[in-house]
Amino acid sequence: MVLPHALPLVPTPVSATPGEGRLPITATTRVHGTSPAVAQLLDAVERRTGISLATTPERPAEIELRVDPDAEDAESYTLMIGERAVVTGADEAGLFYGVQTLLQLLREDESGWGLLCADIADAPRFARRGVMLDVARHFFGVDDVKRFIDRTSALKYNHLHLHLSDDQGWRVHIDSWPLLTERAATTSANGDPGGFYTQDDYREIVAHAASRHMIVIPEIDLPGHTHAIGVAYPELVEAPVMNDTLITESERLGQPLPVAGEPYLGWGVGHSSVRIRSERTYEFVRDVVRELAALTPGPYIHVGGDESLGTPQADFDHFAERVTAIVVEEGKTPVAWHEMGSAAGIAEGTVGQYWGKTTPQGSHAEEAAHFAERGGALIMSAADVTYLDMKYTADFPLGLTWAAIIDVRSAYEWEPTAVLDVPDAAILGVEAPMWTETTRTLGEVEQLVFPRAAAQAEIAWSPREGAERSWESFRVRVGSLAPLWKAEGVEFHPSAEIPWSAR
Ligand code: TNX
Repeated sequence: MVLPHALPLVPTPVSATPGEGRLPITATTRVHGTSPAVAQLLDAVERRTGISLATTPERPAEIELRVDPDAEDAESYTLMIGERAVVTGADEAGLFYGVQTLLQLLREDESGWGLLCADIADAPRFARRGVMLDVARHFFGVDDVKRFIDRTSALKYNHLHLHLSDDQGWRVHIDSWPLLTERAATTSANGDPGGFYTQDDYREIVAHAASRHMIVIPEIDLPGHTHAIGVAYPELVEAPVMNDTLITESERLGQPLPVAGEPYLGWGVGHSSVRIRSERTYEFVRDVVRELAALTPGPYIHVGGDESLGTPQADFDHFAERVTAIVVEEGKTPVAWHEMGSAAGIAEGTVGQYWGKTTPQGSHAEEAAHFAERGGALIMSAADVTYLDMKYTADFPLGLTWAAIIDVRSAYEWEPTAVLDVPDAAILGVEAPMWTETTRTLGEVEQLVFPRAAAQAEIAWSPREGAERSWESFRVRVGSLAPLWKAEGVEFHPSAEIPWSAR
């Protein structure tokens, strides 16, 4: 049931009571507070309305932002809008999320700009709310990544997973192995231009993410998806192994097959592997993990593990055990795609990322469950609902279809604790991956990401039950984000499933 006065909020809060009327926002509205969220609010209001609000050291002010040191739940906040607006975060992250909610309540009508009156108390369901951007198939520079961070953190995402290496390119400079970026970063899929982050670039991304309360998780995909490593250091990888799908798909798409030592311009998978039985491989892995760990304030390093079709199972399991151990030795928690759960001895506490379907196939569920058995936990990225690179409709110009065609409704209607047979406590949360085989620009990325990332944000943040937790309510609320997204220049897909509002 859609409440008649449902507030235009995504993700929907734990509790939200609409009030009467609006708090006008004009050039005389003053903001009181000492947090970095004050400047973020001022900037966002100015971008949206052209109004530059003033700050004031005095109270009461029309808008007050504060952190309550006695509040307990991490990332939670309350927001009261009546004669004044008061946002109270349990911590700086909670305050930031309260400001994002306030910005969704900032609307224009005949009388001008104002905040819809409301009384809100809110906290996340899952501590882990992630998006992934594949910067390997196509490279996206620092400014693009910052924009991606701004737009996803506004939906209360708090983890950004960067897929930094794949067959098509290596995207972050590693001092101890300099040829990776010198030789294996210049191209992308389809022969498009490549690029890479210097370590200073990477630090800039991490700092920007932190200012939006997002943790960056770097991924180096191993032992497969490693053709590019061999372009820089041929001694580290095996010769390409062809598989039938690779051959037929490459033919269908008119893409070249991989050739050892030359940049790979197609997007077929499963043909590359590092040398599992060579100690040089582990020297390489340790150096890369050490340098990434030094760039990473967050707890995680992702070591890949997906689609290593050319790696014999025993070798794959051996590698999985060694690589997860190296990450632990370098002081971080390993994360891996669920296939690594095939290895009995993955490091204790390794986090698995499940990318099978909502109805698990083959050994996927068993592999995923093994992370929980080893004291780790799971991130749910069920491919037939969370994959942002799948087409919305069969004729959508961008994206792939292998997992499913995912319209906004099917992206919304799933439950992350109902996929695997593991205790609910083993589910850390949700991550929505954006693979970039078919997208060359951030605008193209955004067409696939928005509005479906809003669906996954609600799955990850909002309580499972609640008056507004239905497709009928969600479609109206996500439609109400159109004016915000337009003002910010977000190139969202105006899906016909959604009643987009004009203001
Ligand atoms: C599968 S999901 C992959 C990626 C592709 C993606 C395209 C996963 C762990 N591996 O290599 O980019 O499909 O949808």
